[in-house]
Amino acid sequence: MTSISRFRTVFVLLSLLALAVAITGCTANQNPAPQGAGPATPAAGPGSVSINNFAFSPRQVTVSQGTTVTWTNQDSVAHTVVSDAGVPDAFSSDPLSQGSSFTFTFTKPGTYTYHCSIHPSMTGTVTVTS
Ligand SMILES: [Cu+2]
Repeated sequence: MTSISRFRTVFVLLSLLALAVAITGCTANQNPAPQGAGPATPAAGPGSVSINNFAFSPRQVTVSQGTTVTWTNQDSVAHTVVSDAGVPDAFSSDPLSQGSSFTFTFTKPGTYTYHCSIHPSMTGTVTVTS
């Protein structure tokens, strides 16, 4: 074997080795970590009220005029979101089953007391600032 052919043999072997490493590397990367963990949960904020354990939570929120407030029922029983008489702008939801939401956009400043029409002891307040 000449030194050139020996060099060529070593080169081919090294190339095959590099190829094997590349293939193994690709195989190892076939299951990349999933992007993000599960569905995004809406961030709790001033425009977000949960209905939990027969209570509005938080019971009082203060938002600026034009804010849309979302109530989400997390109880297994139905609840409603109904404004009390005399508020600046009335609202009334249908019965919300578990996981359902009701939204209302507050365009008029003032104090809005509300309740659940099914369980009148459930009450809450939205204060809307101008
Ligand atoms: Cu209720």
